[in-house]
Amino acid sequence: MEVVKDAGKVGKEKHPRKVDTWLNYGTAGFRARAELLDHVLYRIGLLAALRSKSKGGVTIGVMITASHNPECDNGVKLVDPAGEMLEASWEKHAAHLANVNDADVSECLKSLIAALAIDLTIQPNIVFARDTRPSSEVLAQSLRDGLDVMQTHYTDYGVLTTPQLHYMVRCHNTKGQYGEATEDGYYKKLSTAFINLRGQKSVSGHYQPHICIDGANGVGALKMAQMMTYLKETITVDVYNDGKQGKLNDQCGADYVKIQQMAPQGLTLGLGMRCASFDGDADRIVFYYLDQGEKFCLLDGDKIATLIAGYLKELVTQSGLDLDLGLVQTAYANGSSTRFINNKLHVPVACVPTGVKHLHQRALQFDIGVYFEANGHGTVLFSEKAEKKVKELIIGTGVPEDQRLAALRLSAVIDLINQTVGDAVSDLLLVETVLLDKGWSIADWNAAYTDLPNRQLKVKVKDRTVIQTTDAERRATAPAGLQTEIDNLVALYNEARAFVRPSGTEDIVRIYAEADTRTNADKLAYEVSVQVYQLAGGIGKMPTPPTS
Ligand code: G16
Repeated sequence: MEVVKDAGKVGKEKHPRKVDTWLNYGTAGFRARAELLDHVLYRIGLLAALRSKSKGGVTIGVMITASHNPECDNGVKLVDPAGEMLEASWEKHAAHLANVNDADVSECLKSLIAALAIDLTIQPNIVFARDTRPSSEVLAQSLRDGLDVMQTHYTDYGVLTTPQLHYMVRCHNTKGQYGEATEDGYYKKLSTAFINLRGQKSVSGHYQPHICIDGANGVGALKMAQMMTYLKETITVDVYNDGKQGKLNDQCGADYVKIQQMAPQGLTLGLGMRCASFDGDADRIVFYYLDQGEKFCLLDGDKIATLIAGYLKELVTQSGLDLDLGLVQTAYANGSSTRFINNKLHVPVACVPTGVKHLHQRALQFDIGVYFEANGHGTVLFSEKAEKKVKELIIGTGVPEDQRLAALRLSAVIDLINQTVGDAVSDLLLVETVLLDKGWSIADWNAAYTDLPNRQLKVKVKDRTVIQTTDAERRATAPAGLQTEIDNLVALYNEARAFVRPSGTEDIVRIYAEADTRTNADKLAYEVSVQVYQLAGGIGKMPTPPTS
């Protein structure tokens, strides 16, 4: 217990808690202005060590990033042994430890150790990385201090994308079976699968092997440039917003493009260009182009999910394997996408609350689970059973050639997709694969279905926890009367839907609305935001109607 005593002492002396604000372990860990996070990082170092010990010393990951948030914010999250998000039951331990007074840190650790019967003699193992935010290196030192106090064995990977760190965790815990736990290993695994999938296939139809990437002035731009050196002559990529000039996520990046429904600054979109935006830590991607009428067209997470699910369904059918394929979405999924999945793809679809952690858990219930949030965060999970059946088919005797070929392609997709979490680089390469196979331009891809016009707005309220929701966040249960007002407004429009929810990464309430026309979607979103402002304690300026 000596280390636990030291943990409290060092914390008080070197990383005291200087704020009264309660910080929650939200949608993807702690997120706040960087200057509020020093003590949190230190304490997360302590907690990560305990998490590893509680799991018998397996490797746990820590990622320092605030992903899509502005550059002045930062954040931290823990990554569990298979590279997935932290188990939900530990989120409250993290929140408790992050918020107790300095004098109570040792006590808090002791009760956790006792409650979970953690064996302190076990050597903890941690890997961590950070994004490119100016505050990230200083926060990494606070984390190291926490890890050192707990006598942790750790690997500091320096600057990585979030999905690369998730990948490293899984590699460490599978003794290299998932891949080599180095950046080189990551690039090799993905690029080898990508090159295999392209095989001898020549470029045909409307597909062009060239894409422009908006790197959100973040780590994704750096890592995409590195990946390019492994991709040989397969595709060419121009990277914009590579961080040399602009600020992280400032008027660029996947979140900006998705919410504003316009091209990012720093990338002049012209006819015939196929573009994609990463977010600040490269765990999301959205695509876009200008149609012949020069209208901006966005292909978000829903379009990516339907493209990939349709492709995998074809491969599974060709292989003759008996595997159930399912798709997971959230309330933000465009109504048209859900209809397309049900009526055209004939793939079962589930709806869960926002947050990759929820989508991931649900996707695990399928043999092949495709999950994407509309914001472009998603991946595909292959169950052990699916991977085994694919392997058996490849080496089986008397297997018809077309079935074996389909199994070989499935096997390469398994290697190409980062199964630990959404990964902009890996998702990009899978989309390129499908488009090449089909000979599709981005417009061909977009033609599958037409999104209902939609609008997202934000409202600032005194305390966003007054908003409570049910039915995968599609209905508000508090404050009283809000849902009735939303229902009344929705009833005034055609093909309309709207919901509100408190963000888990920013101090705001999010509003989503869709309807038959752009004007109606904008009006509905605005009218709902006024109700939120009035009934949920809005602060600052009253919401104003969207301008575009
Ligand atoms: C994180 C989560 C996503 C979530 C997003 C927004 O993304 O990983 O699952 O959709 O936050 O969450 P909220 O609406 O609760 O603010 P990222 O890219 O910021 O890590």
